[in-house]
Amino acid sequence: MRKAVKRAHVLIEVLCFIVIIGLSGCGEKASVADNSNHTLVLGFAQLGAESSWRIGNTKSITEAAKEAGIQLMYTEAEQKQENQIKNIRSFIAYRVDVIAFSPIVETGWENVLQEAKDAGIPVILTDRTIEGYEELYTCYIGSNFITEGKMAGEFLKKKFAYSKGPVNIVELVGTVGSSPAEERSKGFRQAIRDDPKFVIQTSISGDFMRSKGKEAMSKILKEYKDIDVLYSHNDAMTLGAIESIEKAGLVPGKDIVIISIDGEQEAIDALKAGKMNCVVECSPLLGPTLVDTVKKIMNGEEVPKAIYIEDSVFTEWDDLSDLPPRGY
Ligand code: GYE
Repeated sequence: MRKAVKRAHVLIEVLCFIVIIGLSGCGEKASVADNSNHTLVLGFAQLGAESSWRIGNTKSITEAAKEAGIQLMYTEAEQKQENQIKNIRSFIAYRVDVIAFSPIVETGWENVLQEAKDAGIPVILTDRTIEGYEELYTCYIGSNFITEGKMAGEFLKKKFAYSKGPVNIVELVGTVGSSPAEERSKGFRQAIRDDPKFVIQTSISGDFMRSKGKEAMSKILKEYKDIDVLYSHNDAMTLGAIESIEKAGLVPGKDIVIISIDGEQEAIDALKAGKMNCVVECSPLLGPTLVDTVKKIMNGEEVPKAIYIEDSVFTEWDDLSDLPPRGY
């Protein structure tokens, strides 16, 4: 008897679920303009939690959505593309209004983006870009990573303006195949290529993670003896590398000039303490721009294909005493 009641309950629940899906999932979607009571649902497929930058990014988006009254469906992919794709597919099945995601790497998205397009769900790329397939997403919001790499290179040129060279550089690269890693490498090389005294001795990936940055730097220090400069694609890896540099008995910021990217609080503190020489900013605080763009898209307004966040650069020559807390 009990079993039968339980079965009936399960059946009712399944039917209710089908009804809910049916009501929310079929037919034409109401635009915000026709239905002001409609709560916008944004599916955000974050790639992971590999750095303080990323945690700050997640916080910014979560808070901005809450403030704007947008319902956020949040997923995290533990740095795996297949998880991110699965999470995006769940948003399509749920028929969210807009999907946003930070593509962990530049390639391999065409199928899932086509599925979102077929379902009529606009997609916003946040923070990282993809290669090609521009017709499959609405816009990109984030930094210009080529510019960041160039800013890092420009600092280096100034710092070594009076040195004959060679200037031996080692590079810690972010996640292989990701747009920030590819473009930060490219921009940096563009800035220094005219002067042959700058020599990149080696480039190793630390996957944007502190522990891997530490490991990679300790390997590099065993192999290369005359390192003048460390160029690292993010603060997390740089902070890990500094631990290895100190362990090897060298003084970061003096024996090895250190250039980093992101501008998280711990890096700015290290810059103030003389352990880094230059930190290129990359703001993760994309939340307000993202919700603004979501609203515009839902109101049928045109949005630019690329919305770049402006970044600055902090160096050992700046007075940073009045710099407000970074928020990440
Ligand atoms: O620099 C790094 C993070 O994609 C721009 O990813 C972002 C990078 C950022 O893990 O700290």
